Amino acid sequence: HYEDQYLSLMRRIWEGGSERRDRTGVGTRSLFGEAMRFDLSDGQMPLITTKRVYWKTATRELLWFLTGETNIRPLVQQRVGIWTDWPLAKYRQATGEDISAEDFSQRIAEDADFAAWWGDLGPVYGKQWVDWPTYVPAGDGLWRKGGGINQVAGLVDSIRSNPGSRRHILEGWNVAELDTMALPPCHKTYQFHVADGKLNGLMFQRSCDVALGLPFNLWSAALLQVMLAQQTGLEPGEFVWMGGDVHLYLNHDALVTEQLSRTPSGSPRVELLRRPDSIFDYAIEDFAVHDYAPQAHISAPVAV
Ligand code: DHF
Ligand code: TMP
Repeated sequence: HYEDQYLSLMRRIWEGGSERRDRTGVGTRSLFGEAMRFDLSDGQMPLITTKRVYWKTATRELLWFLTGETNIRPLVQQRVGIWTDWPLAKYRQATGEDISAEDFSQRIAEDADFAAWWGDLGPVYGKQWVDWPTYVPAGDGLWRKGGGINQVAGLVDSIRSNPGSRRHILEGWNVAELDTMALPPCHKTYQFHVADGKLNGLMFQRSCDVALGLPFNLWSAALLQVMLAQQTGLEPGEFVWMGGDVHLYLNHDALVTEQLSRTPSGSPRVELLRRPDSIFDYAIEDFAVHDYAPQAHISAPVAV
């Protein structure tokens, strides 16, 4: 089963990973340099079955990236809370106010000015993907802002017009702007490859929370590949995932024990219900998942 790769990675980290202190103070066990491969033909997806994964939440996040948005407000308004903890921590630290996550989310959703001030994550994925900033010389050694670069639009063009290229890259790691991002990108580099009428994809993740982040990241990267294939008239081929620091947080022990006791089952498939005019025109209603009968969700705390 395709998911055996995920469970075996989880087991190898838990049993043999190096224990390391990390930025969050929680502590992890970690392996460095890992890979997994998944066949995406016929709608197959690397969707984890040994716990319920909220693939619609992950899809809403991906669609939010494609709008270029970096404020959590549109996510919060769709009841997607996966990015709320970081602005919330910043707000609490700046104001000393002991606001609950619920009250904070409500203010973000209802108060546009509050959201503009407190809800922005800085120039994260969305900004770099569709509006990578450029600068042009303005004389006297000064620079002014040039037009942004839409990497995603460029990617669709390059796959269509120059399929043999080895430069089909989508990059989130804008070195000049890392220090103004809430988190530097984790899934930082994507590469695509056309062969035999198929679109293959590779995603490199520099830092990977195997219990919480990875199930979302696998789904989203594979879905982006499926969408790009649809837009460029190709069949989805293979999806390759590569990880740098691949870790389990020490406080995820109950999740790990429970999940490793379970056996994967079934092969969920994704269906695109429509072919939108461009990669930027997909909506949540355009995706259906068939044959997904996951085992119970397992919750675990996220390290902020
Ligand atoms: N920090 C850490 N430490 N791990 C992450 O995975 C992570 N991911 C980020 C931002 N920072 C991060 C963005 N993606 C969840 C899933 C993905 C995600 C952030 C959070 C999460 O908490 N998932 C839970 C709840 C899902 C939900 O509320 O809908 C899960 O059980 O999957
Ligand atoms: P770091 O920036 O110190 O590496 O912390 C980022 C943490 O978030 C790390 O545990 C990896 C995790 N993460 C994912 O696994 N996937 C994601 O998509 C994001 C945004 C973060």
